[in-house]
Amino acid sequence: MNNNIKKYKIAMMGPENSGKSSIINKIFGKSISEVSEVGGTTKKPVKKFWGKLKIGRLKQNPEFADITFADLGGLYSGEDKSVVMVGNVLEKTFEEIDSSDMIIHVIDAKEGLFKSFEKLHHLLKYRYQKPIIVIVNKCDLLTPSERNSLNEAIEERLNNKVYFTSAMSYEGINELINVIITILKR
Ligand SMILES: Nc1nc2c(ncn2[C@@H]2O[C@H](COP(=O)(O)OP(=O)(O)OP(=O)(O)O)[C@@H](O)[C@H]2O)c(=O)[nH]1
Ligand SMILES: [Mg+2]
Repeated sequence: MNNNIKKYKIAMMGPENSGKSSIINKIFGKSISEVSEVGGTTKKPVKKFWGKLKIGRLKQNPEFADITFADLGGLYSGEDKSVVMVGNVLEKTFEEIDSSDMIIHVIDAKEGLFKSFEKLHHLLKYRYQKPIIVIVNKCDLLTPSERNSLNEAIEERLNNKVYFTSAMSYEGINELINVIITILKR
């Protein structure tokens, strides 16, 4: 019997069409959230239990975490910061971000980092003290030199490490899962 079970929620945050749902599907190894080439596919949050993880270090009194992922719709689209969500869906999406324990900030490799998300990233990290993992997805579409300059520019703007992923080639997916688990076990 174990009573030391924490609830832990990880939210996928990013612009429309950046591949949030595709990455979630790769993390789960099956289709749990709809993917399409048109922006605005995910509307209200899609939440799914991922598994239970032993997080405590003590053998006598182990701690466990029930981990749930929340796939969210795209908050903003384009560099003009236009909010693409309105009303109840926008409210629910912000509620999920606010109540999450960790955030995966997804950046579209072909679009780069929007100023709107840069501001939100700093707010969540410094004011709300959320652990945030930054991924640049669709890295299969980048040349090595594009990758280098994106890496440098985004790490500087966000003051955070950047991981490159591709839901197409699976590059970086295992590394992402390992980073998530390392943070959970801290
Ligand atoms: N080349 C490439 N295409 C990708 C990758 N990940 C996703 N896509 C494509 O990008 C499009 C959008 O993917 P989604 O996973 O639906 O994106 P999303 O961020 O969930 O989009 P919304 O729910 O609309 O906010 C689809 O056509 C995917 O096949 C990737 O790593 N590489
Ligand atoms: Mg989606």
